[in-house]
Amino acid sequence: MEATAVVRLLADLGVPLPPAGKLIVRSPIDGGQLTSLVPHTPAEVDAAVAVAQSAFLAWRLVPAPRRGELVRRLGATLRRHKAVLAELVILESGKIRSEALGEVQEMIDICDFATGLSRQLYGLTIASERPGHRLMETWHPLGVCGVITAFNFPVAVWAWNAALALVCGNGVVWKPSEKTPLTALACQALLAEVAAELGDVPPGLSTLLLGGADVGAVLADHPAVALVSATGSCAMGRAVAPQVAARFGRSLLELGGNNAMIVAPSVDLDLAQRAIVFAAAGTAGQRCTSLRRLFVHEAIAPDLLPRLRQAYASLRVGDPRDEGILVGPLIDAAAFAAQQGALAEAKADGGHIFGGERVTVAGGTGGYYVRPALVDMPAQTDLVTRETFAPILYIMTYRDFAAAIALHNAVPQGLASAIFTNDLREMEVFLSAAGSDCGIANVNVGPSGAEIGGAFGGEKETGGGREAGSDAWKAYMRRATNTINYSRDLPLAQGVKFV
Ligand code: UN1
Repeated sequence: MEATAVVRLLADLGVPLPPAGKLIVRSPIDGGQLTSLVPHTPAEVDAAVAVAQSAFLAWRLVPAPRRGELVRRLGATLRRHKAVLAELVILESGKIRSEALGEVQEMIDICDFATGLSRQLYGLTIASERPGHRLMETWHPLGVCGVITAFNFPVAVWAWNAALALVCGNGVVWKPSEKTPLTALACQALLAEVAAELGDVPPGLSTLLLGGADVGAVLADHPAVALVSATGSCAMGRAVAPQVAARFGRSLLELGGNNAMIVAPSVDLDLAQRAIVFAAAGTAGQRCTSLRRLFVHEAIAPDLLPRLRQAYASLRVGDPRDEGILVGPLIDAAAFAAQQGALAEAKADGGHIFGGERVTVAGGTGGYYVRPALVDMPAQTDLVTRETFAPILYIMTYRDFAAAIALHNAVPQGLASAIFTNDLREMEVFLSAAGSDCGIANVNVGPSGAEIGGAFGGEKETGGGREAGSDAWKAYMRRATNTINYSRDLPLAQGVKFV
């Protein structure tokens, strides 16, 4: 049934049905095959990069506001196709409809942002120490941007990168997750259509490479790929980053998170409960920003924890297409094995587990559905410091605020974080230099579900990259510092005298 749905959705989006091949595409909803595709070979990466490079040479000369017009039109076509594209996201990634629609909205938002940005790629004018001199900086297009994305946000993360890269004057070569190539084909087709409408977009400005880690590795290694923007696990980043660094390429890494929330005694319990359930169980715990660790003050734990169990017990797990379902499937068998393995380890560490069991879903045989788990942990054990991409929330209590912050930061990852408090001092400490060490630190807002306007990314093993809003565009451009002498003399900087 899903296979037929895919054919219809692709047709609605104007994507020609690609030939069958060795890359099997399954739906996590029931494990059934959606289609099969021909993967690219590592040898084909060269050709894709070469085409994008020659397109870049022309595109960099197109005025940035005109480049913005391409992205504006991409946003417009996404608005028109929002529901259909979201349907494809549901089939391929297993997220619920509201979240799939939200993901496409995130694409639209970044297109709007990038369109405005295309008139605001500002440099600075800097006071020169030399008379009759002007010092300034300018931002120029960078080159080919290789974009490697993950299954959990199969379309939005590409849009964050592509929208900025394109207005910044770059070519884009996209290697999506091998688990979600159909949504990638759809995005590529929508972009190709608006590019054709515009008339002056060089062919091959955006190309798609389907395949696994072998294809991604060749892309990361390619000397003509100026920027590698990679989203995925820390393990993937650990493979990609040294490759890019070895050839002095630029990388933008958005890797694992192990996101925590501190719940302080002055908390508004209703707000905290809702935020926790969405952040920890939403998207079946498969966001890089998902809430994985909860530090609850011991004075309110007796109030909060029963509420959470009650809320978890009523969460509806099932086919993400069904009305009222809040938790869809895990992506595949490997994700389920990792979830089960983590729960077994939690138990061995002395954790008390609520939920976590596999759920049978009508029509979902072959899918891996689990009840989101709450795990009371006696301590932040080694397991808790690792990211398991599943809906497992480790709960620990605290007495001393400073100790809670220390534990909060005592993990290798540094993506998203939150505090729920109405105490001004605690809030400010959490946001201060001595507080959360993450790229995202929120107050009375959960760690997931960031808006497009802010820079998105994190520190430590999360990789340090920033995507989307604020000045993240600077990663997609090269900066030139220019000194202009309009005097009739040649004073040297620092007062140096020479001939
Ligand atoms: C991701 O999981 O890779 O903040 C991205 C969020 C979303 C993006 C998540 N806007 O949760």
